[in-house]
Amino acid sequence: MFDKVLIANRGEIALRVIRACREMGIRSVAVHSTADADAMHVRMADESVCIGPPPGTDSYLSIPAIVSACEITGAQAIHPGYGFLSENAKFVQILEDHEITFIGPSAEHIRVMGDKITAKDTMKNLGVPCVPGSDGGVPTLEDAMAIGEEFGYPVIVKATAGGGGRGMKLAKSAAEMDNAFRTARSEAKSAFGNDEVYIEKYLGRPRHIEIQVFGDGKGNAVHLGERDCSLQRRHQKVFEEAPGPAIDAETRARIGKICADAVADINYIGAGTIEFLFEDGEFYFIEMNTRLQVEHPVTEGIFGVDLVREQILVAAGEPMSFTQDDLKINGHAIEIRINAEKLPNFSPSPGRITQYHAPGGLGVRMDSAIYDGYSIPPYYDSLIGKLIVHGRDRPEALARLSRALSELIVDGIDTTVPLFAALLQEPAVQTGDYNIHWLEKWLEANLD
Ligand code: MV4
Repeated sequence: MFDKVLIANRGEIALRVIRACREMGIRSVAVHSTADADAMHVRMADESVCIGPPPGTDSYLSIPAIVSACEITGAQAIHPGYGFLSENAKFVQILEDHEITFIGPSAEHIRVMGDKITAKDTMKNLGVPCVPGSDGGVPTLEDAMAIGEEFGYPVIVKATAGGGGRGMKLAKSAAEMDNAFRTARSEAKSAFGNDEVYIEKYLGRPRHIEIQVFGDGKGNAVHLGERDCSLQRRHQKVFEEAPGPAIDAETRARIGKICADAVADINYIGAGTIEFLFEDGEFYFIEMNTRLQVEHPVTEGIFGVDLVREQILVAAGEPMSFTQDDLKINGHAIEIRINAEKLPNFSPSPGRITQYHAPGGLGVRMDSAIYDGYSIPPYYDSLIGKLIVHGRDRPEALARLSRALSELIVDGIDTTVPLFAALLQEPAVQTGDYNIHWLEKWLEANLD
């Protein structure tokens, strides 16, 4: 096992990783920008290294600065958290060359899944159900029109180098294809430096269901069920839950086995998430994320496992601590994301937190790196905390979420907390009867 791990991240996820390290007897190294000298992850780690000025590109994204911090402190492994360098194949390749262990998948798996066409092709060949559409890239408008005729409108044009909703254009009919195709290509070119696009049949009212998988890199893998993350605004998740209200045990076992077998087949190592659209009882693969996700705590809540601990175990060459048969769902978990943003426009609201009180009690977990008097810097993303609740069933989890929200105090800045009190009053949220468009429609009708 490692005796020292460097965490190449900040905020709540850096704390999350430090906690797992401490429980495993591993010393932790925090890295930070000059804007984060007073950050909680720096205080909680066993040691820390300043790696550069405030902008992420000069600090948390600086590969030379992070590799140097690793060499100076003697850390044997790096946990990337999510975002920043977590899905950067070049970074992982450099670590492999420096004999530093990356706590995550191989550079090759990151590369394959980072390109959405090779990801889809790989998954299709592994027996994972995919959205019908072009097999691979669509080079010309003529090809695009032919795909539109073959699969029927509406179709969606997506950037191969995109993902997470960036670089997508809808064509509702043949008349819209010319514009959708050209716009998608030129946006992809300027955003990613790669104008390759592919085309899929457009699904009108799906849920976003993602399957948590975990591999040991030696051909063994398990699934940890699904999360329903359909409540999103501009491709940012707002509310996530497990198990999914629309998924029954047989459906879970069926898609879960397909996903676990797929990642076992490729000797995948560590945590991964296979994202699907789910409509009329069918799953359609869209993307795979080769990292620990923001919403991993809802899965931890219902399975009672520590996913970061497992990531560290397999990265050190040890076996996972559970098998598929050990994994039994207990109850229901919900996470809400708390952002330093001002409603109704979700505009960033950095500044000083004059008072913070975290909710507690049975079934309540608050993952946050804020504290009384902390100043949220304006340079990074606006997530300041995640409130995760667990109950024996969904109604109990919802009641606990309302109760926990009533205890939470974050003063001095604007946050998205008021949104959740209102959302919890909604029958669709109470019953779980929502899809990927529900939240945006609700916001349009209820805010501003
Ligand atoms: C789609 C789709 C409908 N049909 N693909 C958006 C994020 C990216 N990961 C995939 N996305 C979508 N792909 C087909 N063939 C609708 C979306 C989509 C969406 C997906 C998940 C969660 C929220 C969403 C909001 C708008 C569009």
